[in-house]
Amino acid sequence: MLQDCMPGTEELLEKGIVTGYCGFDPTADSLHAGNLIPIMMLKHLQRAGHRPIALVGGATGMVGDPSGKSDERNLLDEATLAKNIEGVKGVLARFLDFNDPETGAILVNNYDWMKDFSFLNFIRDVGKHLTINYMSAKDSVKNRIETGMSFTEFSYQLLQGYDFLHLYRTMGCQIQMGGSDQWGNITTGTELIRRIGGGEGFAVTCPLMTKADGTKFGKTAGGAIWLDAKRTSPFAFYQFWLNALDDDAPKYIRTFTFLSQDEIENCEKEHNVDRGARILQKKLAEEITRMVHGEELLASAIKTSGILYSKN
Ligand code: 383
Repeated sequence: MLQDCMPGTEELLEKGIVTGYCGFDPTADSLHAGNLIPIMMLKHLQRAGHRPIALVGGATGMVGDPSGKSDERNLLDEATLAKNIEGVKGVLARFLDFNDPETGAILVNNYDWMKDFSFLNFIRDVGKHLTINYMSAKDSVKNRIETGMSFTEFSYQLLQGYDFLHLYRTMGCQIQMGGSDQWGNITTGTELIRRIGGGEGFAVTCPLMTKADGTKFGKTAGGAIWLDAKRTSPFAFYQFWLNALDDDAPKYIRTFTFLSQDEIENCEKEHNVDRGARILQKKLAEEITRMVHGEELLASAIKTSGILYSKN
């Protein structure tokens, strides 16, 4: 599941309990299948005895991350943002365990520390530490030199960078995780931690999920696959994974479940005896739907699928 990580990350994780975070912008009122990989990373971090922080970007969502985007985006209005923040928080809360005093997850919103930061103080206290040369070398900026980009989106990396510094200072957070599209923003944070905080932060990224047929992961003809049952029904969600290509299923089952290597390999052996039976896809769909929607909704998704698609 790892794409890149900074040297020293593994040693850090072996020394003791480490706090790590991943951020999600409230661009919609739910998260989608593409956000599931970093969610799995947060879960892995917690299962390994560390503390995960899930950040909802109430402030960054007001600006818009240019990473991986070829065009300037429209600003969301405040009512939409407020609704989206609640939706995203609700989805995130379902995935992590908040109870353990040492490794219990924490849910934060960067609007809480950005709302009182004045523009003048921000450009003096944060902006002064990085050059526009450094900021312009990021892919998210370089890719837009021809087409143009507003000062608003250009400053996005400073906001995300400052979040990392803030969490480092206030919660001892030393790792930021995200998809590989986030490498530039995350390293702006480690740079600020070094320059302003006089400390060390680490970046860990996971690959963006690909599909064997080259089409975009997490999308169907009907649109994105959402993690909220109000947007994508548990039945449609279950069917999405059941329809995974034979070439993709092994990768998905390793990324989106906590099954052991043995369990996966046994399942693959069975699957290869009669591929038509879709044993691997069934296992995959079952595990992910259980994790996202729970046992009861999984049972009804399986039942509905049986009624609709059985030969008799
Ligand atoms: C905001 C403030 C932070 C740290 C992160 C952020 C959000 C980040 C972003 N992430 C994407 C999003 O929200 O835009 N700038 O849609 C996606 N993530 C995760 C993962 C991913 C990324 O939520 O690669 C896919 O899901 O990092 O595109 O202090």
